[in-house]
Amino acid sequence: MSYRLSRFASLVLGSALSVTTLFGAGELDKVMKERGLTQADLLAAAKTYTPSGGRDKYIVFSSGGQSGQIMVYGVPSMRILKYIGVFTPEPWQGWGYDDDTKKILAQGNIRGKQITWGDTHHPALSETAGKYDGKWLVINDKANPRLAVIDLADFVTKQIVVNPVFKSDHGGAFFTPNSEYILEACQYAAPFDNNYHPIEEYKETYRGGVTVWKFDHEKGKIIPEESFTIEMPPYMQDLSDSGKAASNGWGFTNSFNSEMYTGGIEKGLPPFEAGMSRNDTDFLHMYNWKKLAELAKDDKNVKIINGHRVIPMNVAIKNDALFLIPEPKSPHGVDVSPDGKSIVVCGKLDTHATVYDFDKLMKAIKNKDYVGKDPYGIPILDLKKTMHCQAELGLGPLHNQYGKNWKDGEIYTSLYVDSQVVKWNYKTCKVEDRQNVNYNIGHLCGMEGKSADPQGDYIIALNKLAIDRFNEIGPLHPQNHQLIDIRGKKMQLLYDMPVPLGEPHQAVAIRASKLHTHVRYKMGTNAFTGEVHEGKTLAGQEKIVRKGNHVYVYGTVVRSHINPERVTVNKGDIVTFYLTNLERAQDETHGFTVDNYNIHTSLEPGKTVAATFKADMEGVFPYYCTEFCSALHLEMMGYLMVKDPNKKYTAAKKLKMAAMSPEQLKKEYEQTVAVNNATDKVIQSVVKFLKDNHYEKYPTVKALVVDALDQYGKIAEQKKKSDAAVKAGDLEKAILFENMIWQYMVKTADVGIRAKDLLVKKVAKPMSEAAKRGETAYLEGGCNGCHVIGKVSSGPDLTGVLQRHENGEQWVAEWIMHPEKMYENDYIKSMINYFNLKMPNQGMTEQQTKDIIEYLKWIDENANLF
Ligand code: RUQ
Ligand code: CUA
Repeated sequence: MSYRLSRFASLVLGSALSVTTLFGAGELDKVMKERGLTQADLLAAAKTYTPSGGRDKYIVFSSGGQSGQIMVYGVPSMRILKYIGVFTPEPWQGWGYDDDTKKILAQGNIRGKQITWGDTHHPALSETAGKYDGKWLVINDKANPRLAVIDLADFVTKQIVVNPVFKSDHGGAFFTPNSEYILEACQYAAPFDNNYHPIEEYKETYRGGVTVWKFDHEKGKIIPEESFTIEMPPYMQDLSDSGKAASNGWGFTNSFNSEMYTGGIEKGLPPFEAGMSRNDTDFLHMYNWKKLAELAKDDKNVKIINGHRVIPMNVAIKNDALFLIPEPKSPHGVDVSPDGKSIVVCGKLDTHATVYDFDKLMKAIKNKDYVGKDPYGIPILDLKKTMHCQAELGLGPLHNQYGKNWKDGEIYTSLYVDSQVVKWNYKTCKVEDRQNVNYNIGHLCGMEGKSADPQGDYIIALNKLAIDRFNEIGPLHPQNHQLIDIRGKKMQLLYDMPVPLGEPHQAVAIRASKLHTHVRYKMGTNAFTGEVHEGKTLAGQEKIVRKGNHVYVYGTVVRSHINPERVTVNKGDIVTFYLTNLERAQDETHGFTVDNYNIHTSLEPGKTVAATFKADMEGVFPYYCTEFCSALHLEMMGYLMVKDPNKKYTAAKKLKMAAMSPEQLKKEYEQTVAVNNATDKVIQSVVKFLKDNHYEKYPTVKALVVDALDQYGKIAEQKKKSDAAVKAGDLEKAILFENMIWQYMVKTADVGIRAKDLLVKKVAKPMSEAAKRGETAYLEGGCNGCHVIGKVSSGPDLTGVLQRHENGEQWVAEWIMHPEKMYENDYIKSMINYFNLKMPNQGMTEQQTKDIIEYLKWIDENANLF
């Protein structure tokens, strides 16, 4: 073994375990050379690589930026698992292409205007006692101030609310510690009402603020009627955070235009960027949302604007519920520590992060120790007296995340200009480590790093630029999420993940073990209300109903047909397809579209959907299932026929086709029945195997068997129909039903055999590592093309092959590596004659051959199972 290999072995395994037991000798070295990999690369690979079928420890919800969606991926593998349709159409999920999803999207219309894009920024997970509870996810749209609620039981958006007074929003969403409220701060100050106000009246009529949305934690619904907005000066409110534990009840929102500059570059005035960064300090807003929520209930404390309760600044001031604290130049992130005692603010035009001490803030408030008031009369607290310490971090500090040892002060901050993640201590304000990232990091995402229970382990750098990190794909580059290991003393960069979706501002990570999602819906569910869908249709209830010019199709989908298969309507009719997916099997999703009509819908098991459109084009339109759901997926189709009632159609002359003779029909019928009987025998043998080996003890196998028997159970009814047709002398029809029986048998066998394979793996003696590698070599070498274990097929059965020859192992090894040398051997000759095939040389290495023999031994040990 080479030095590099052994170094790797001790690095990765931390033990004396020989690498040759893991890899074919030299293989790893070769790959390293070919790909130019270092040991550090291998270590990083070992820390992130997730073998097929593996799971991640954390699930990350990342904003999808301008896509208006949410991206879900796993850590440490960085594998993307889903894009959730939120503010914008997402065709795969039918998001925006069927009735129910259109209704949710329409909740996001602003003053009646449909908005089809969104700029998602800050996802937030619902909390119980400040800890993530895995129930709900909320995200904001900065461009069109809206919030959306996503249900983590099925990862589907269930509600969108529009902010009634803001014209943009940024600092949201942030849950209060028990998810009573969600804080949403505006960004660009604008008049709260919907009228025109000249920019010269900026200070008088433009406003900023924070909306405090009431949240029903149980139902996952924002309740607009019980929500209110705290009016704030027209400083550009920015990121926010909710206090927790010690500071529960308070909210924190910073801002970056205390200058109240209003631009005017076109008039020769300095641009916004100059005027807005003039002051040395801006303001952190601190407000008592708990107190204000009580005040907001009383009409005399609020102004109603656009039907929404707004608490004027003077009311908040009078009630000691709104304060300002100076913070260094154009701050960005504000992050409350897990115990709520420290508030860390980053000044993005400053090199410092400032740590405020909540106790000191409260003391200053109690003693009315103010340094003055702003033009609106809001008391200003003293920066020096309320600050704990300031840390000199570097250029462009933006956001913070807490580490596992947060109690000792562990915190991580992103440096935009320096392109770094800094590890420092917010108790001592000392810097401990730096990690370069590529490039210009915005947010950073710790594992539950802003909850009351940070897990440490990793930090993800959400970089704004990728520049030279990936293959060239044109001037628009993907974003770059970089995974950093923070478990050691030094941070280690592990992985680059390109994000080709939009600019993901913020991401939040949760332990995967905290999520509990549905496998299927209760039959006939409207996924967006959770209630029974008005279009729910069960097998046998399919029907087409006309009410005036509205045609309702109550249909079902199940492998592999859509019922009904023909729908005829008049041009100009409104058509609603209600479809229910009758499947109960995991992952048996069907899709549905009618060609040319711009509708599409995703039907997960148990779901009912509705798709309505006006049949305004005459013609014949195939409709079909859009998910490759079974071997007969292509056959899962139907026709929508749109007739013009004002037209006369002349019938086409019928083609004469030769019909089958009664003898031919009888023969075909008998053949079909014989095939079915033979197939049934195979099924029965599989069923016997499953029962003999107690499949019911293994939940995953059991689920498959239930699904298989479900398919099998449908045969009796088809058989009845077939027999009735025979009785009525209609063999043509009987053959069709027999074919349907065969379809169900194939589906049964398909799942049944999968169950059997799985069960074999469960009850068999465990495979050694060598045997596992042998199986891989066997499959990749294509040996299974001719050999079927437990059966003679195009080649001999390999069960017992090691016993069939003297010195069996050596004989088989020779035979695998150099078959051509043995073609003249008498025994081999007879075999070649019998099978009419020669064993080819598959170029197996000595190691692979050894492994295959180990695999064959495992087969012999478990021969009873095949
Ligand atoms: S932001 S890069 Cu929209 Cu959260 Cu700071
Ligand atoms: Cu259902 Cu394809």
